[in-house]
Amino acid sequence: MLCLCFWSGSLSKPEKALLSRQHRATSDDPKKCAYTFLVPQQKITGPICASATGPEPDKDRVTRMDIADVREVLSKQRREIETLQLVVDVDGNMVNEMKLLRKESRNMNSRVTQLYMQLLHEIIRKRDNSLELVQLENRVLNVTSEMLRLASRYKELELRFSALAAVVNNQSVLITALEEQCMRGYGRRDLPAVPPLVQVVPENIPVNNNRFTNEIQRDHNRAFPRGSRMDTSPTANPLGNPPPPEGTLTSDGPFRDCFQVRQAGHSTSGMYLLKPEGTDKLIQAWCEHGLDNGGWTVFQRRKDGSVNFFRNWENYKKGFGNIDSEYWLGLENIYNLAKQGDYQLLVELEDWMAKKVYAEYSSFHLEPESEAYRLRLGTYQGNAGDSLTSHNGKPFTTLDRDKDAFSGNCAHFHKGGWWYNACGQTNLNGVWYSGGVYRSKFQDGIFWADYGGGFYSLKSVRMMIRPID
Ligand SMILES: [Ca+2]
Repeated sequence: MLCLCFWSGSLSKPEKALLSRQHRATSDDPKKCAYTFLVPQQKITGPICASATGPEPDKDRVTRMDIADVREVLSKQRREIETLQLVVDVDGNMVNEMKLLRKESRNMNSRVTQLYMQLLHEIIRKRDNSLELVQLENRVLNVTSEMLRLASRYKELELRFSALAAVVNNQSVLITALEEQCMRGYGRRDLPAVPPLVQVVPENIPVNNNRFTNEIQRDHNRAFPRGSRMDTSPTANPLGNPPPPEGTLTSDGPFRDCFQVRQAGHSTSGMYLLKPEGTDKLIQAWCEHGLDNGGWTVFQRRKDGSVNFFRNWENYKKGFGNIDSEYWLGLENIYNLAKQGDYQLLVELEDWMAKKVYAEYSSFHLEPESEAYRLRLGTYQGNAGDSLTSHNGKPFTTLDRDKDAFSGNCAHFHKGGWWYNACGQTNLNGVWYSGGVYRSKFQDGIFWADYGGGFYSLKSVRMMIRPID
């Protein structure tokens, strides 16, 4: 016999239920076995099956093995459930992630769309800008070509103007000749003859923007200007104007001429007091020290038409005008100055393009009044052309004293006083016309035939003398 004891404390619930039947008999003594199994002594060849009811095993009874199996299956299923739970959790996370990604993707898409729109906008803007640039470039090109066209047109017009100016000059000469012919044709020989006009028409007549304005100086058409100043010598400041900045009358002197002024150390051009040898009269004159080492005594000056040069004999003898602008020093003064020694003459001419040219004569003096201040000149040199030699040896003529070789009075036609021949290649005491080429029946402008022709009035003129070196 084999006795097996179990303590109910160590048993599980079903085991307790199985063993509860024998429990009552043995519950008196807690120290003894709770259950006593009586197992027949036999040879054990297989598994031992415990039964509370008897030796016959009940097929429907739940064995411990089954329970273990069930437990195992349960735990397995639990693990599977846990695994599945995990998978489900992971899937849920993934779904969330997917949702987030989708949202992000949507955001990205909208951002990309926005950027694309911006890019498109930029491209369009740049295209517009480049178009604008191209348009501007085209406009610049157009303007440049227009400018070039206008420049060439201007040159062309200038050339045409030069040609027309020459034609005007020649036409005037021709008209005068025809008029003379007409007069002769009608047998009206009693009418006063007109002096021949200067035929010289240089190839390049200087031109200026203010052409043909013919702005004649005031009072020039009056033969004998009135006024108390008419019989006075040229003055420094007759109109009460402030004295010129560089023209200063020094306390030194008087000097015999401007050359002596220069030798005395004065190098500023301006007004100086002179007293030619053998005379008692003091005279004011402009000394030019800025030209060819200086020492030049200026006796005639034209520059702005401010002084009327259409005057009588007495005026031309004594002088008139303003020393600091336009003036005539006076034939008597010029005579007295030039008889002091051997003098040379310099004629300075300026056209309306501000170009200056010169005519220099190796000697210069006048004969006395009894000889009508006859002009005596040496040989010419310079770049203005020689338009004065034809006046050499001629007496001076004014409107009231005709000494010229012409049948009429040259002063009447040329509106000045000069050593006229019949009548002249130059008329530096004529009418001051603004702009150069002028229109007039007679050649009465300030012309120098070899420089500009008879119908080109010069802008400024100076005549000056200096002892020969
Ligand atoms: Ca005459």
